[in-house]
Amino acid sequence: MTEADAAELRERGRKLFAGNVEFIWAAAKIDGLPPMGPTEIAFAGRSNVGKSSLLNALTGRKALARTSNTPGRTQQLNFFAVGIPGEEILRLVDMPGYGFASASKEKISSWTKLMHAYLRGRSSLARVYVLVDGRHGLKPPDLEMFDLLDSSAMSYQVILTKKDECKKSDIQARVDGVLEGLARRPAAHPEVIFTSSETGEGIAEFQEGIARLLSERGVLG
Ligand SMILES: Nc1nc2c(ncn2[C@@H]2O[C@H](COP(=O)(O)OP(=O)(O)OP(=O)(O)O)[C@@H](O)[C@H]2O)c(=O)[nH]1
Ligand SMILES: [Mg+2]
Repeated sequence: MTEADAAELRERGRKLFAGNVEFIWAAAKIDGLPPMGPTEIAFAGRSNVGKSSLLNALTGRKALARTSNTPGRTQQLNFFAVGIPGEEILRLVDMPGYGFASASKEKISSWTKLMHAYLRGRSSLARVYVLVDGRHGLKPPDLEMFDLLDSSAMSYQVILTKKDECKKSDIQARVDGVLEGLARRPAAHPEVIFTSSETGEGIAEFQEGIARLLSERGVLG
């Protein structure tokens, strides 16, 4: 890809999220999912990794998705339309976190079932962004998620979060560690983006990546 192509994609990514974005649907159970429609991308990751915050940063909204210091904030699949609902070209799906030890067993089991059913059975889902805390790197529950996505042949990409809280000297090692963890994983997109929802670092790059994904699917130009 030439520099001009990359710049154009970045501009398209920016424009995509500069327009209307709104909450359209919450699903607590698998039979409560919205009818399939436009392309979807989903945000998965350990509890408290910053999924809801990243969704807000990506769309330039402060409180579109609810965030919290307390793990377990997001308890449903929350769907957001990018564009005018009914004519939207993309949906963002904020998921509950995994690896959250202090919730009740029943709750964890019902969220897990819901997420697995959604991730396995949704043909409009183009990619899952698996968020990983930039301060900590990959943890066992992340590898379980990769296994699930590989076995479902569901395209996924890792987004590192909280770059502002990561020591400068750790940044490269964190990226390398993730790339190593993704090697030989068939459904993984072999590129990592390091973001901060706090400072906005990496957000334009993430928007560009989404624009590229959509244009590859013939959705955006
Ligand atoms: N410093 C910093 N803090 C962040 C960043 N992203 C998220 N946080 C904080 O991390 C905490 C969790 O953020 P959320 O966005 O609610 O995390 P989540 O992954 O949606 O959490 P669950 O819904 O509980 O799974 C909040 O206190 C955020 O303010 C970031 O880039 N930098
Ligand atoms: Mg959340």
